[in-house]
Formats: sequence, C-alpha cells, structure tokens
Amino acid sequence: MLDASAPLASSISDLLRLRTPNHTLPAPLYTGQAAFDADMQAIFHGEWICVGVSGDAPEEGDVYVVDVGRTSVAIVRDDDMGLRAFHNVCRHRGARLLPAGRSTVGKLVCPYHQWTYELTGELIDAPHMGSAFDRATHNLKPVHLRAIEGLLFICLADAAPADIEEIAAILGPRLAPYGLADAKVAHETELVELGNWKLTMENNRECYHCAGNHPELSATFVSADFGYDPQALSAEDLAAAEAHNARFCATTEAWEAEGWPSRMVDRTRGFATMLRTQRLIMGSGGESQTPDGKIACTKLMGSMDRLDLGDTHAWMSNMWSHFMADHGLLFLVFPLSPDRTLVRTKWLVNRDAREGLDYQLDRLTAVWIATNAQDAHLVALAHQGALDAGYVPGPYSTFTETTLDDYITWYVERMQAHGW
Ligand code: 3BY
Ligand code: FES
Ligand code: FE
Repeated sequence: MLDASAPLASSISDLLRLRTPNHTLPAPLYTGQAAFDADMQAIFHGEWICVGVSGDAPEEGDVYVVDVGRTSVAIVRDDDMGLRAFHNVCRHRGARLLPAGRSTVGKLVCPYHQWTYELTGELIDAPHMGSAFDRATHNLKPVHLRAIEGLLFICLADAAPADIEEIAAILGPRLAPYGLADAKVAHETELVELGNWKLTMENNRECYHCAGNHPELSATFVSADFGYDPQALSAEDLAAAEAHNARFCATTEAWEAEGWPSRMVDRTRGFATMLRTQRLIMGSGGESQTPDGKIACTKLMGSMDRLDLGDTHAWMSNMWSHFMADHGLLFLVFPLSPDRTLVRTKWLVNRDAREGLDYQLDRLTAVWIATNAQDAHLVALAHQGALDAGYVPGPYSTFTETTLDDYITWYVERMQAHGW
C-alpha cells in the first residue's frame, strides 16, 4: 500500500508493485515520461494491439499506415488479396517508405533512392548496389498481423502471444454475422485527448459517468453491468433497475437459445491478450446507437437480417467496439505522449451502402461524435487531477467500476510480465 509515511516509491516497478488494489494508479504512472516509455515498450510493442479493419486496405495495392509511438507499420493488401504488415522503414538507409494513412501503390517505392519492394515486402530493385549485393536479405521487416473477422491486430514483439488464437475462437463466431471483413469505413475521426492513455481506457470501461455526461448516448446505451448500489437507489429506481436486469438476462438467454452468442466472456485478469465481450440490449428504439434508436443505415451489415439482436461489444487492451445490425463502431487508442492520446473512431457499414441513399452521415455519426467529445473532456479533467499535488489514488466503485480494476490489474500484470 502507498501511504504518506512510506518512503517515496520512485521506480516504475515499485509503483506497480505498491499499487493499492481497487484504486487508481499512483500519479507518476499516468503522468511520467518514464512510465510512458515503459508502457510503449511493454504494452504497445509487447502485446497484440488492434490497429484497424480490413476495409482500411480493401483492394490490391492498398496500403494503410498506422503509427504506434515512433514505430510506423504499413498494412498492405497484396496481389492475392492477402493482408501483410511491415515496418514502414526502408532497408537501405531507413527512410520512411509510405505516408501515414491510406494510399494505393503498384510497388512500394522508397522516395529517397527508389529502392523498390513488391507488395510481399520482397526487395526487387536496388540500383547501384553492385553485383555482390544480396537483395534477399534486405526485404521489408514483417510485423505479426492477425485478422479476426476483419479486425486487424498487430504485435510488434519478436514472439507474439499465442493466445490471439483463443481470442479468434471467441470473437470469430460473435462477429461473423456482421461481415466486418467486407465492411466499409464510412467515416473516421481522430481526436487527441489531453490525458494519459490509461485514463482514456479507464473512462471507457465504466458507465458510471454516462448519466451525468452523455445525454445522446444514454438514449440507447444501457449499461451491461448489473452494478449499482441498491442503497443508493430509491425504491422506484431500484425496481426499475431490477426490471432492466431481468429483461437483460431473459433477452440474453433467448438470444443464446437461438444460437446468437450473447453471454459475457471475460478474459482480462491473468491473460496476455485481454478480451471482454458481450451482446447488450439497447434502449429507445433498441436497434442502433442513433439519436432515436432506429437504424441509420438501411443496408444491414453482413448477413444481419433482423434489428432485435442488440449491440455486440468487444473490449480489448487498446480498443472498444460496438456492432449493431446497421453499423459498427471501432475505437482505437494510440498513446502520443504521457498527456496526449489519439482516439481514432471508425464508423463501419455494409460495403454496398451508399452515403446519402442508404445512410446519412450526420445521423450515423451523431451520437458518438458528441460522446467522444464529452469523454475527451472527462479524460482531460482526470489527467489534470493526476498532475495535481493534491492527487491520491482514489477508490473504484465495487458496484459500477469493477471492470476498471480488472483492466488496471491486467495492465499491472502485463507490465510485470515484461520485467517491470
Ligand atoms: O464502450 C462501452 O461499452 C461504453 C460506452 C460508454 C461507456 N462505455 C462503458
Ligand atoms: Fe530508401 Fe535509400 S533510404 S532507398
Ligand atoms: Fe463516456
């Protein structure tokens, strides 16, 4: 336990070891450069992270470049429609090969001295290097890539955790009906939150803050957690909460009985690659996270042909995601510095859906553009607190914030597994 009389714990491993269970982290783990560097090395270069969707590089020659800290990764759709990931670094003198974001190429040509690589990463032309030069040992360096039903995961470690296959076994059947491998990115936003990435993740793992901050989202998002303190509710509100839980449980079991995986699977604590997933019921019209709860896109996702299957969520180390009959939402978190975090949000629709005809972009995006802005504000407030001399690690609610303790415990365990 950290207490005022204890000697000042300074190293990251001390701070991790001395974390008070069920409390936020000691401030330096949110605010310090050393902790940020350790996080980038251990979590973002040591674990599987989610970086995009198949629709980020849908056709042959499409490239999608994602930066993870100072490491840039090019995801390339090859001529056989396979996806590959490479370090976005030329094997000559290391120049950045491709710009950030999406582009389309015939070959991968370095802008510096025009070394040229196949979409497979093979170096095929390196002028003026002499006949003794061995091209075969200068191919682009591959990065581990695993696509699970159109969600793209990379691992920058030499040896990637093998349990991504367990994730695929759980998520695969849940996501298959949404046809994500063929989905289109209808819209994307990038928001830089002025806070540490772990505060962004913590903020996502609870909906304790929703009632007070998210009027647009609260119309349709009804928390999955059955967590409320019965003593904090009036008799009327308690009855409503119990009725909600009963309806939630009954709906879950009905979906399961029809063969739709819906119950929560939680593999957070004790796992290298963390995943929690669950199908949730929705409020209002109950169809989609839109201002009125009705679908925003009339061409449904994948093989979905009904509107009463709720919202399938997957929560992972650097992402959260919601999949509904008409659209999907993918939120990806990339730390930029101790106090700046990029949240990239992708709105996914059926690849054949046409903007203006099958969906209106403003209706599709309204709820989460508002919600993201509200969350960014909350994360900034939390970070300001962590920087303040008055900050002490605070308690998570054992009713509404158990998933935060799970997440932060996962984080501490993974840091320790990587030697911190
Ligand atoms: O990502 C989720 O599941 C939700 C949405 C709002 C807050 N968070 C718990
Ligand atoms: Fe790429 Fe020289 S650095 S060709
Ligand atoms: Fe929120």
